[in-house]
Amino acid sequence: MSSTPPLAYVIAGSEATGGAGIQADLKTFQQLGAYGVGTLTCIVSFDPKHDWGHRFVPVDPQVIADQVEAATSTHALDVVKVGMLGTPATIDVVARSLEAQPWRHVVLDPVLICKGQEPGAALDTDTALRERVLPLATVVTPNLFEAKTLAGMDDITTVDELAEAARRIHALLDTGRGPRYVVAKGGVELAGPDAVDVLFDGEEVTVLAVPKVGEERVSGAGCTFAAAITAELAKGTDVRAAVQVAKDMVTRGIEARVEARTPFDTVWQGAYTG
Ligand code: PXL
Repeated sequence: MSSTPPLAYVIAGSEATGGAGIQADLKTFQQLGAYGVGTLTCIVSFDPKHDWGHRFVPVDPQVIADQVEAATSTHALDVVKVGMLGTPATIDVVARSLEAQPWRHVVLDPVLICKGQEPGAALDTDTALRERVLPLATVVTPNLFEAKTLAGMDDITTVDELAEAARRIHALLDTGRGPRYVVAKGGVELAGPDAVDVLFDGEEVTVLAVPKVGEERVSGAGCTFAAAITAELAKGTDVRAAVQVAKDMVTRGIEARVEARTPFDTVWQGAYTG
């Protein structure tokens, strides 16, 4: 007997320790009951001999295009998460691949800088992401740094400023094609007792707040958050409820975080059981 589970697709990088990247995305999909399909954009290997710096290798653009062709020819995919892309050439091929078919949802985790890259390359990447992929997104999930960069704000220190950043980023999305959503994540970096995220749907601001689980950053939180939204959207959940599931899953995954020798512990997706 065959079955038809919800299908969740991710285009993202490998982070070799298993904490972040496509490894975290696929674990998240599985935990939420979606069948994961993945396309690799780059390979990141932290360097334990050099302060866990990022060693970054992009996947050849043609190989990315081949992977997207294989995935989209095999399955009727209509919900995709886009994670780390890393170079303007990668962004170009991913944008062209996304434009080749309609999507019900494109969830963009706008990963801007990889520490292994030259600042100049990061600026190119920032511009390309903003121009080529952001207009295709239906949901975008910037962290505090990404929200500042995309919104062109010097600093974000309050929930009101986080909401203002979400509004400004919303104005960058292609609003001609239906409702678009921005989830700006305050995380541990926004001062205060709570981990606050702000959802803006073009009309209304919704604030999601839970008490912070410690003050340390945990690796994989952003990846897991956007992947959980993607899995829920694949299952037919609406955006608001999908964001709430993502928040709950990340909170639980941080409470049950996996101890690691890297500077950050990592999220344990398996701790979330709904
Ligand atoms: O957490 C951001 C991220 C996403 N994707 C890959 C990464 C990282 C951070 O290291 O390596 C592949």
